[in-house]
Amino acid sequence: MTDGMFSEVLKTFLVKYGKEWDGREKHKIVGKTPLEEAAIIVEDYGLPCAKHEFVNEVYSMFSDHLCKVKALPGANRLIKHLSCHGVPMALASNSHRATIESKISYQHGWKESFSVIVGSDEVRTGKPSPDIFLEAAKRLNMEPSSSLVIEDSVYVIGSYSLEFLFALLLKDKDSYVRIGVVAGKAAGMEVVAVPSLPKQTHRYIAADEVINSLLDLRPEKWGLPPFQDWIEGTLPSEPWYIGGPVVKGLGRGSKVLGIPTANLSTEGYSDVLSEHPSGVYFGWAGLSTRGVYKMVMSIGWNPYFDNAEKTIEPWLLHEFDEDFYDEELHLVIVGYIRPEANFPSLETLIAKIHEDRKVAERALDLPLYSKYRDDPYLKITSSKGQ
Ligand code: ADP
Ligand code: RBF
Ligand code: MG
Repeated sequence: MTDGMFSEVLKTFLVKYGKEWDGREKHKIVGKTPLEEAAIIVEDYGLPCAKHEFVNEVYSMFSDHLCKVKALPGANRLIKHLSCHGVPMALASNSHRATIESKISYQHGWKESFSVIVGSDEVRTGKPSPDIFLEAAKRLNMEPSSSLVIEDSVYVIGSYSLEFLFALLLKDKDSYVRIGVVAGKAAGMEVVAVPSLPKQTHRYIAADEVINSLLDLRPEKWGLPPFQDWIEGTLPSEPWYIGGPVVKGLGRGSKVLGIPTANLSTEGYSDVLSEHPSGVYFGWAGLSTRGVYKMVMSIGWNPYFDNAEKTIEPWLLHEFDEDFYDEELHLVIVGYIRPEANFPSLETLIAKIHEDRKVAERALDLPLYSKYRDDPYLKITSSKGQ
């Protein structure tokens, strides 16, 4: 369950009983079914209500928040793809069936895509027990061993025909994902994990594969039809916009390496950035006093350098005679290339970035992408993005 949202609901609820939520149960309730969670909280706070009352009240409050939940980046694309190819899918989660159903009712086209839904109220024990996954496979007439779980908030079971299983929420926390990985493996299934927090790959050794985001799923690896929307090494997206004055970077000497990156501040862009996973992107860059240029960029923590902060680092594909710190830079980002990666040496990192440059340069000549060169956002001279 999304931590923040659960706490918010719980706080409101506890106030009714004159109690204050202090977050102390958080670690205890992770991965429990709603009833198990309720029992813990009712007991810890000495609430004068039965645990099923607690469940009903909290969950009806919780459902008021469900419409605010956004799908994970790439979830809609994946569901549409599998559903178009007639791959049967199901949802299952540690929450109650009714909660799952109301949750997906806010996501356009999802309800029709899933032939099976399994809630924790329909099995004996929730994750990390494998029951939910086994029940889902059974209802789809699937062998667990030929099933794939995508463990994020999105779980997939099945191989040629598969099903989706969702975690408590469409976006959720790492501990929850890990518990799902354990459950999926215990069910004898293949598991792809999508950690929701950065730098967590090492915590998913039980998974068969760890990917940075759903954009990086390669269905063909799992016997499923491949995506067909990649174009010359790029994945087109609706354009998105960020801008601001060029700031000082971490002084890693990128320029010396021949790859200067005109860093932008991440401040004020948390919404846009949460909709787009870290990774390598490309598009067009407008500099207020100079012009519009092709651009390839990384967004994230630069695994090779293991930055503490997320950075936005556009490399403008043009030779400039001088620096342009503090100048207003606007970006129209039109597509995705790859996740950020670690490299065995600086040389291999640099070689990969040059490869990215070539991919971006070529792609930006395609009409699909070149049309955004004229986007008015690139010519605006005022501060801050859209
Ligand atoms: P920093 O760590 O401060 O970002 P870099 O070594 O990445 O330093 O150099 C980035 C600076 O170089 C940019 O802020 C910009 O002023 C300048 N620069 C020159 N040419 C380019 C280019 N083609 N793309 C991006 N920045 C460039
Ligand atoms: N850093 C990484 O650690 N891993 C990457 O995969 C990576 N990819 C990049 C791709 C592009 C197109 C650009 C411009 C930068 C990338 N970087 C990556 C960031 C790079 O480490 C950073 O710009 C350094 O400051 C270069 O010295
Ligand atoms: Mg830089």
